[in-house]
Amino acid sequence: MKAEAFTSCKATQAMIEKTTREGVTTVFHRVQEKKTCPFGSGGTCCRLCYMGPCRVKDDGQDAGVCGATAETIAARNFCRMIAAGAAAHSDHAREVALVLLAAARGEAPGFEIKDEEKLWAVAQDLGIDPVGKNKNRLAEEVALKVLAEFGQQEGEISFIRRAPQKRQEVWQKLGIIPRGIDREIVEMLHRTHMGVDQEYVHLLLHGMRTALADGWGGSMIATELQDILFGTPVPIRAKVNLGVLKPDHVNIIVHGHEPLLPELILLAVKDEELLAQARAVGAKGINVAGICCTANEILMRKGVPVAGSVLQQELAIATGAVEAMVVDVQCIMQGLGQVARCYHTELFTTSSRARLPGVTHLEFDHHRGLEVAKEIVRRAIARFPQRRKVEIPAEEMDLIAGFSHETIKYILGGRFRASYRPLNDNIINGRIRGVAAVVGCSNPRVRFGDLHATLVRELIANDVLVLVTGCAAINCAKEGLLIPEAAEMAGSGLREVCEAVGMPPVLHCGSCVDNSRLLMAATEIVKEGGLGEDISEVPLCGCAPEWMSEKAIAIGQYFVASGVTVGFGVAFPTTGSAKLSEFVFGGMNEYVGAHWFHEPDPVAMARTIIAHIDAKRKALGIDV
Ligand code: SF4
Ligand code: MSK
Repeated sequence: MKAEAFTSCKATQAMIEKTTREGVTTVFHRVQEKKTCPFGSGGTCCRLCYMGPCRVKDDGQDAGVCGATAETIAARNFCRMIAAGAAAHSDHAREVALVLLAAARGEAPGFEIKDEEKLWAVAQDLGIDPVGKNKNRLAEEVALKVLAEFGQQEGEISFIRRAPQKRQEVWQKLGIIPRGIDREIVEMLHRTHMGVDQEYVHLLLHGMRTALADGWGGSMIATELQDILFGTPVPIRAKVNLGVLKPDHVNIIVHGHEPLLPELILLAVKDEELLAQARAVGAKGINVAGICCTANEILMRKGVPVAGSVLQQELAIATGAVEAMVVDVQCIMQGLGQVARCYHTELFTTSSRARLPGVTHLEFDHHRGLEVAKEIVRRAIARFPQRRKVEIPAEEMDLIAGFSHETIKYILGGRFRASYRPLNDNIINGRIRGVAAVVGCSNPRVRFGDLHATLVRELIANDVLVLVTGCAAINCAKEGLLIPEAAEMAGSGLREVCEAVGMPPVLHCGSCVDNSRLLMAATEIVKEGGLGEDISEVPLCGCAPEWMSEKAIAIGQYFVASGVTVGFGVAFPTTGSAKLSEFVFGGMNEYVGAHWFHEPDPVAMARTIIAHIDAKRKALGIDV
């Protein structure tokens, strides 16, 4: 298959061609060999016990050996995806909370409390009185409180109270307010064990509770504590795509999700002794670039360049210009190890939870994090003289990132009367038709990055303000959609607003855990007034056109449970069961005022989103 068949990204095409020439296998090669199974893809392959595995047809007759029907099997699989996604985000949050605790106690050199304003706000939302406490004592209390919420058995997780009152009442009525983060995830795994919960609506209701424990729990904790430790993002200009790698510098790529060690690597590369060592081997300096959500985290706060999104991880190494790649958790392909062995790159796993066969493991221990960071930089420098054939694509693009929900408030309302009112006014007067969140991964089974870009161009041309996170944000940035000049591609109303404020029509709101910022933005829109009393009434829609991970399903489900209708592209893991699909694509609406939809075509997805936004406008009486 020709490289152009996979994507229109020239940098990606060039590296697919290079790896093909050099006999190196990547995700783009492997996907051609692996055909999908319709039972697995549609959700009706069950391997929960060894009376099976059972592949079940949705014909009203077929069932697994235990009698489980297609809808039960698909619902259990779907709920397990939610549980795994929620676990990933929440375990990330736990790690950040432990580092915050150690930093507050002076036990984590290199880490400190950077955003005291956020610390106060978070403390108050957790029911902690900040008055009279110094920042370290307050941070210690905050860390202990959130750590307790993982194992809490009764009551409600604290951030749930941030949601609009009407939304909380919906959850109360359904009995789906999370009690504790770990509790809901464990119960989800229990309920989906062979022979436990076998009624699909009942399963999905707990699926929603588990997803809410992620969105308003784990993910929100990760975002808030990272802001406390590293600062709340504000708009910042940077560069994106493989062209950010420098031919005359030692290049270090940080990849994964947790910004903890990468923040220390950024400190280490400023060390004069290490810079001198780099010069001694013939490099002009040390360049750090990111991949995936680690990239988004350090981009948003430090303007660190982004080398690429998830499908470019192996290709970055194939440039022959990467001395070290440092990975932690989530979205790290095992294929990286094999690709690294074909070049001079040293690949480091750094989390106690994740190793790759044959790969150097240098564990990040926050008590001696800076030492670990320096060791990685030192070893990267030592690899520089081993470079062979270097080919760095020329493509790079400017972008602006850093749109936390607090920043959106300041930008639209001004520092001294920060408010979502101007956004609401512009939605009411129709300049902005509505808001769409375009999030999630990329998937080599569809044209990489092109679905994101096509969809987003269509949305902004129709005056829909777009908020992006995760790999979707990186892909849109590569297409020049995250600079103020992109307003030229917007409809006249949205363009007017963007030009007045000087902002792009597509706002980069962060990493995957930062989808929690979008929940807060939706909440602020409701609280500002004029657009209904609940998130489900706002002209707002979410989507993940190129999704692939279990985390994406967890995110999608917490948006739906919070009242935001969500569309997914590629394939959808309930389509093997008509009953379950009817429920997730429609019936869920009766419970939470929102539902899922599946649409693989990006233009058709844009039309569905716009129609959804228009219907919400009509219901509000603002269809002018
Ligand atoms: Fe088959 Fe039932 Fe076992 Fe699933 S739980 S593998 S459907 S027998
Ligand atoms: S990194 S979860 S591929 S967005 Fe968050 Fe990208 Fe999806 Fe991983």
